[in-house]
Order: sequence, then C-alpha cells, then structure tokens
Amino acid sequence: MTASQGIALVDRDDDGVDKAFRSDVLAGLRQAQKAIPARWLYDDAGSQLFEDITTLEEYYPTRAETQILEARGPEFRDMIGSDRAVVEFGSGSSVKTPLLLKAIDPAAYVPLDISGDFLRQSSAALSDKFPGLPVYPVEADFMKPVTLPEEVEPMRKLGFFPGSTIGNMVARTAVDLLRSMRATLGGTEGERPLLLIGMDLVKETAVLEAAYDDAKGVTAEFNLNLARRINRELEGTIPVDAFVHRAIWNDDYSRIEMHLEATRDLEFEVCDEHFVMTAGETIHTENSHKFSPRSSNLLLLAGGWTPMARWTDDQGRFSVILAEASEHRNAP
Ligand code: AVJ
Repeated sequence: MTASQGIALVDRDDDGVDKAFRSDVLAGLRQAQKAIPARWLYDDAGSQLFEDITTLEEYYPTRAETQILEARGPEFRDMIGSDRAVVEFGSGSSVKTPLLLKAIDPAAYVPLDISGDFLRQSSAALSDKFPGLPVYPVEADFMKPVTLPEEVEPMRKLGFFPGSTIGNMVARTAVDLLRSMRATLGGTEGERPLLLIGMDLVKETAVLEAAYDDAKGVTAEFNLNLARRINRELEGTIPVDAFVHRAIWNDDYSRIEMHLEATRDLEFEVCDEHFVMTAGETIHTENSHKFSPRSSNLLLLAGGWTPMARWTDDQGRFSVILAEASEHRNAP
C-alpha cells in the first residue's frame, strides 16, 4: 500500500472540532431555507445506518445495481478489457467492487477516499480477496483533480462511481465532479479514459418516497442522526425529539429531498449561536436526483463524457452507464 498522501484531510481546531463541519452547519442554519450538505450525514453512526438502509425491503437501489454488476460482467469485460487500472471514487463497497474486479480482471485498483481509515480497511479486505491485484489506495478529496500513483500512470484508466452518489449533487456540482474525474483519469486523444457510473432512474413517486421513508424508520434515524451529530460535535442543543423525518419528491428538480421538520416552534444553540424555527419549518439535509436515460446522457455530456452503453436491472429501476471521455472538438 503506497501513494497515500498521508496528510490528515480533516482540518480541526484546538477543541477537535471539524472546521468545515462547523462552518457548513452554521452557514446552512442561517439561511432562510435551512440546509446542511448531505456529506455530513456520514459519521460512523450515519455510515452504519446507511449500511442498514441498503438491506431494507423498500430501498431498491443497492440490490438493483448489484444485480446489474452481477449479470453484465462478460459485457464489461468485452467493452473495457483487462489492461486498465480501475480508479474508484470512494473507497468502495464490499459487494459491488469485487463484482467489477472479478468481471474485468484489471491491471490495478486505485480507491480514492477522503477517509484514510475506510480506505485502509477496504483496501486490506480487497487485497485478501484478490491476491494478485496491485492496490494503490489514495487518501484524497475526489471532488478535486487527484494525482494518481506513478505506478498506474502508464495504464489506461476506468473510473468507477457506483451507488448513484452523483445523484446527491445538484447539476452544477455534478458537472464539476465529472470534469474533475476526467482530469484525474488523464489520457490522451488516442487513449481516452472510460467511466462506469451508477445512476438511479425516475419511477413512481410512491416507490421513491417509500425508499427514502421506510417502514422500520431506519432512514428517519439516518436523517435524525445529523441533528444528534451537531449536538455531539458542535455543542448543539437541538431538541431532536421535536423533529420528524420527511422524504419529499420534488418533481421540478426530479429529486427526492430529505428534510428534518420541526413539529413545534422551537429554539436551539449551535456553537453558541442561537437559532429559531417555527412549526413546519425544515432543515433540508439531502437531495437524491433521479434520472431518465435522456437526462443522464445530458449530465454526462455536460461533464465531458460520451455515453456508450447503458444497462438496467430486470425491473428497469436503476441504470449503470459506460461512458468515454469526450473528444475535444467543435460542435456539431
Ligand atoms: C447512496 C448516497 C446515493 O441517495 O440513495 C439513502 C443515500 N439517503 N437513503 C441515496 C441515501 C437516504 C443514497 N446514496
């Protein structure tokens, strides 16, 4: 295991408070529509709750995408080949990543993650499972262009971004990320990198809302954990019991929104700053955009990627798209 950039990527103050978390929360709570970036849902408790979500009856995306990765291995192998380095944006799931690696038998695997701990854990597990595969974990924020280890520099690249995580970003951020991925993966006009990306599809509103508001209340706990995290880490006094989880389909923006809704007028402090909410007011905590084949093509093209193939599960719920870095040329 080499090439980890080694520096801690989380900037903490003298009290051990994550500065970016604090500034995102305070800035978000000062807004007329309170909103906190979804990335803060994933502390240890939140990450565990998300794992629990993926096993829920109502939460189809993980199963649907896994089914595609299981079924389409030979096609991936034909279209991608075995000589590429797989660069995964995020340190990977113990289920999906092995399915891809088994299918295409790549030259190397490079997981990128901002959390060094996750990265080391999942890299070690993968090395055990694929003893002959060179694994080069890189601790980095993949929202920005990343320098890859020199060992993989001469290799052609396949970016892998499963989970419909792209759907958690508004279009502008998603396009920035797609362009960063292109920069990270490099290549030349003759050797353009590929990207295999999961994108969830638009479907019946009731199915979508159930997937984000399950009967057991696990997604509600996942959402409420953000308020608990603020209380734990930012000296918050949010009355968590006075909030309820909401999952709402926003048809104009084609997305599920998660909110924490105040059930009564209430007040609280975060880092000594005072906040007031009235009954029914919400804190917006996550977007999960859902795509049509056309809207996913448009987003990929806007980010510099030309879609080449698309696969869906047998119920047409989820898509996995293979795209190639677009040729630089003047339209049309
Ligand atoms: C896997 C991060 C894309 O948006 O479906 C699951 C996160 N939020 N339930 C998604 C999530 C609520 C999930 N992502």
